[in-house]
Amino acid sequence: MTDDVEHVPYDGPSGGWGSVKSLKTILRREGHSVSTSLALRKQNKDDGFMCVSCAWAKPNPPHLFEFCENGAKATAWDLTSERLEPDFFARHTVTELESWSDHQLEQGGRLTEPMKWDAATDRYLPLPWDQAFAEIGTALRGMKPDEAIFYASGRASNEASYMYQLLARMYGTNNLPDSSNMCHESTSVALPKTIGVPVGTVTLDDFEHTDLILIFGQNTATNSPRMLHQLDEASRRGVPIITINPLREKGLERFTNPQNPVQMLLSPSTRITAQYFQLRPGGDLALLTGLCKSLIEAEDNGATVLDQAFIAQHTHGFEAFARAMRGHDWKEIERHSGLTHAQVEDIATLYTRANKVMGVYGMGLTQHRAGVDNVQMLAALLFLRGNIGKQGAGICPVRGHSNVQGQRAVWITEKPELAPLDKLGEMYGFSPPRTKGTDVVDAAGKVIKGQAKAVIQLGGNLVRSLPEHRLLEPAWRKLPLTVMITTKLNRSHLIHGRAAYLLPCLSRIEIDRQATGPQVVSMEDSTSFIHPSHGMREPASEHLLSEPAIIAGIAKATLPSNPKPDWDAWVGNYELVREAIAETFPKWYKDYNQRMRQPGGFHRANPARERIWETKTGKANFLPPKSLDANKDTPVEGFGTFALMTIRSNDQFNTTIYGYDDRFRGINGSREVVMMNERDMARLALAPEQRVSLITVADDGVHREVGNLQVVPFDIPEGALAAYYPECNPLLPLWHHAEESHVPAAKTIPVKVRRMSPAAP
Ligand SMILES: Nc1nc2c(c(=O)[nH]1)N[C@H]1C(S)=C(S)[C@@H](COP(=O)(O)OP(=O)(O)OC[C@H]3O[C@@H](n4cnc5c(=O)[nH]c(N)nc54)[C@H](O)[C@@H]3O)O[C@H]1N2
Ligand SMILES: Nc1nc2c(c(=O)[nH]1)N[C@H]1C(S)=C(S)[C@@H](COP(=O)(O)OP(=O)(O)OC[C@H]3O[C@@H](n4cnc5c(=O)[nH]c(N)nc54)[C@H](O)[C@@H]3O)O[C@H]1N2
Ligand SMILES: [Mo]
Repeated sequence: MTDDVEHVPYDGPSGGWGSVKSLKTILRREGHSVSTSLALRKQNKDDGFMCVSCAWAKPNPPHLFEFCENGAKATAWDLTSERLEPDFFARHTVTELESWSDHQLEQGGRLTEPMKWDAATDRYLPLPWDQAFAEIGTALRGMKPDEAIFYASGRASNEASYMYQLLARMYGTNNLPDSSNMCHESTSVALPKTIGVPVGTVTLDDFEHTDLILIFGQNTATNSPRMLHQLDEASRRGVPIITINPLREKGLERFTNPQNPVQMLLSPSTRITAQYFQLRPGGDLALLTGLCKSLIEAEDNGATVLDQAFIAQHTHGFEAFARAMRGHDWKEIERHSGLTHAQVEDIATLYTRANKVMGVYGMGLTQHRAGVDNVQMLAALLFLRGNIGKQGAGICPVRGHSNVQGQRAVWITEKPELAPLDKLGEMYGFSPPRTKGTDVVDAAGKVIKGQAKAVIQLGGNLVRSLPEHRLLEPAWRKLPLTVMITTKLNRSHLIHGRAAYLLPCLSRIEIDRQATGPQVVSMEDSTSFIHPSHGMREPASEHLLSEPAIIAGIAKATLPSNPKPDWDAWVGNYELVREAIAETFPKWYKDYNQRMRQPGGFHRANPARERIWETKTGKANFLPPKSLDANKDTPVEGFGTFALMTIRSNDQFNTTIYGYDDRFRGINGSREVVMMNERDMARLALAPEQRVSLITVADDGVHREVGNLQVVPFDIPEGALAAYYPECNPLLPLWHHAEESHVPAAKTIPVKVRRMSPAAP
């Protein structure tokens, strides 16, 4: 794909007519009309299905249409009338399909039958389910358990996820990496140390009481658009919304509710962001330090800005933290944040004027070398004024995949200390593995080094979503076994292991009929509410199995016979899986089946909300950063090195590319672009649309380059660049990850820019 880009800066609101138009295009293309509209009415409703797009909270009662442009696109994408049937694979070799774009592959439609790659013809050929399970079981039994990797992509239900982690552990491994390892793992590492829970403390109700919302590195209008409802309502109440983001995200500036015809016809759109601070990529650590310093020094000078009662009663480590903050000088803070002292003071003033403040954040904080420190510092800023465990205040990590939080909660984790292993062992009569498993970075390393023999994916597209493509792809092809539980075709299926299986599953929008009738599954949103999800549509093919049925099929063919668990009974009735989850951990899941049916679902206990701190000190902990430089060992200053942020467009869901228009950024027709400040363009004598190559600056002997990117002038700080994920993942070294959480540092890749000759294709 080397189509020319068209850049017309967007000046409309987010939502509004543009969103309706974009959605219509997708619905038309996917061949839907009435039936999808009917399905959309049931999206995120108690008697309907939970959206397959993001994990944002579902209000109770829901809005009349509780979906957004991107949620509707995701629904249409799943319910497409297109099919990739065996005759499609008979017409195309796998090598030929490798030349197709990510968009073309998924656009082909839903997979309909289990398939296995045939080496002689280089084609995927259909095979019966039982044969697929038997062969996979035989292969897995021939390996050491730690040679297999069981990845999960954050979309599967709690029921499927619980079964999946049990399969891996009964097989003998904690190799259970999941998408949060590339996403909010920095949150899951930082928050237990600071507040004693791995999840956020905010619920929707808090938006109605808050005085100030700070948004760090989260592109709401594109990635969790339903949150615009809460921001819109808060904004109308006069609540300032402060955005901290290197890129000027137009989608965060104004919002017109596309579901409110009166607003669309008559009223001007609501202004969402009161103030926008364009810091350097990774500058948050220095900014947060500056804010804490400003408050602490104001208090030192006699002002009363700190919540001394909260600090004394609820926190630990304040004195050492305050000393560390006083010790940083403003020059250093300005240099690392890219903001002036005066700008930092402006934010500090807004912060101290408000009594109930929410800190909302996304990948802009987590995907850095110092991703864990970033989250710890946001928590510290909130502690200074008692903004946790108070109505209208709290910390709000905005999760990505629709059930990524639930999946981790039901123990898809490589960290044995986070799973109730004794209880699982006792319930199912086995001795669970105790050694740490691989996270995604470790798993990729194992594949690259030839130490992994099998990758099983419950959703996802690791060949595209992981860093280090150039080393990963050839190594992936040498894997003895790849097993892909999936709805659609993607690159991780074409770059495949020596024995490769595609196991197509139902989408959760589809009716899942089992022995006891249609089944309901459940998921947890970003605010820890657990909701039921009912399938609404006939399955895309009669041959599809549900995710629980596929997991049970693999388990029965792989594990030694054991009357417990009764996999068949579970597949026949998912209520029994929920009973097993409740028995495993009653503190969170007691009366699961009853409680998930109450309107609005149920809230999983969150002691930090009640100011009960389940940390080692029994208090909320102040933890200062080790350095103000979020990427201290990969300097991006000087010598023509830029800090590249890899981000999402408005027309994709992770590696699923719906189309080539990034409406709010006004970039249309191509994803092969790099956004750049005009002064940097002048310095490098680059005209708009000039094609350039980006080359990673790393002293490790590996050449990493992505070429053919068209330069787009953009409102972005000098020295910073932005380009799309996953196209730019070949630039990301595997070792360039958050120190403690191993989240790939996708938001600051040090790169050089090289002009390509005009003749380049
Ligand atoms: N439509 C749609 N929805 C999605 C997804 C999707 O791909 N498409 N993906 C889902 C998933 S899995 C996830 S994790 C979420 C991701 O949602 P987000 O967290 O919004 O993720 P990104 O788009 O990667 O980046 C977010 C923002 O961080 C900013 N940023 C980059 N570097 C920095 C920095 O150093 N500091 C600050 N303050 N900001 C920075 C970028 O400019 C960008 O606006 O969305 C989920 N929802
Ligand atoms: N450079 C860079 N890299 C990144 C990021 C970044 O911002 N920059 N973001 C990271 C983040 S936050 C994340 S979460 C990861 C995501 O990484 P992954 O989890 O690997 O990727 P996805 O694109 O979410 O997975 C898409 C595939 O899931 C399958 N699928 C869709 N629906 C279903 C279903 O219902 N069931 C099953 N079984 N399969 C289904 C389809 O085959 C689809 O192609 O990427 C990470 N990588
Ligand atoms: Mo994510």
